[in-house]
Amino acid sequence: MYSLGSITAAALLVLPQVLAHGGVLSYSINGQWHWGWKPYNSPSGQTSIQRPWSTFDPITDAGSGSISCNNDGSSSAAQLTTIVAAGSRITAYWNSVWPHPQGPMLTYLANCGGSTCTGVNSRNLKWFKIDHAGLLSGTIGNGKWASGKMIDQNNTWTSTIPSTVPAGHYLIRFETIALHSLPAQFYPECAQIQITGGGSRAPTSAELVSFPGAYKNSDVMGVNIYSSESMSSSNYIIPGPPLYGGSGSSGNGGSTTPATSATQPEPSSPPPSSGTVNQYDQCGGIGWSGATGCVSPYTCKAVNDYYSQCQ
Ligand SMILES: *[C@@H]1O[C@H](CO)[C@@H](O)[C@H](O)[C@H]1NC(C)=O
Ligand SMILES: [Cu+2]
Repeated sequence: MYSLGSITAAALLVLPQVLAHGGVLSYSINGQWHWGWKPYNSPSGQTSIQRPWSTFDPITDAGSGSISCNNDGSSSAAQLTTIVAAGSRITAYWNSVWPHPQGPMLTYLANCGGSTCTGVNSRNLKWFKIDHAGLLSGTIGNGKWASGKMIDQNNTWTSTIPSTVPAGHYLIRFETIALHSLPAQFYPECAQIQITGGGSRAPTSAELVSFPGAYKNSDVMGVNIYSSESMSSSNYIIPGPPLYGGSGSSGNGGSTTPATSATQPEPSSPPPSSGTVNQYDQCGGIGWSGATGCVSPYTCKAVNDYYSQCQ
């Protein structure tokens, strides 16, 4: 057993290296608090509704098997499930202060079939999107993003379980995608819920996707928010399938995404490689212990206290 003192000491040792990233650490459902999995604690004895994950590091490949429920996302030995009435709101809490204010927020459900999600492989499920928000105002390069709004609201995002979703056992997958660097960074975590009440509108085949499969590296990760096009364009296309049920249903009122008819900005050419930090890579910030010099002609600029980048 760990004593409280040793857990605190271990957390202090780990935190400085991981502050620039993170994930969903807890949930609030109908006023009830649910702790998530603690990736830096021993798995032994952990109980949570959240599927286990192992690192604060992001996923940077849309084709990774970890894109469904993080690494490794399989149910734990003492996996919990919580009961949620359809129509309820679920709030996910990211670590504070979430360091990446540029990118979309997305929430998915997947029906596990049968009488539990425990033991079900998330990569074999079909997912549908119940909530998303992307660029809220301004331009891709200088605008206000849903993830910035998430930070503003105490690092939380709230999504509503649609009242029309059929009752059953589901995984709920909260995700933020960070666009401050290329390739983009995916932060998905999953939790097990049993939806009660509900309706009879199953998702249509056009609304269902697989993870991996829902995102292509080319269209999700090619958004260069620092390009000259991005400084004037407001046309950001939120990745993934159309929302379940058609019209927007963001629990945060954040689905004010601009029209999506224009093409996305071209991906930038690959950064030059040499001994120091490449364009768009991290070069500083609180807790950063890596290299701080940028490849010519780029310079290290602070994005926020936790993240500086070669631009
Ligand atoms: C903000 O989030 C933290 C968890 O990160 C929570 O403990 C705290 O109660 C929240 N504050 C408010 C005002 O909701
Ligand atoms: Cu990060």
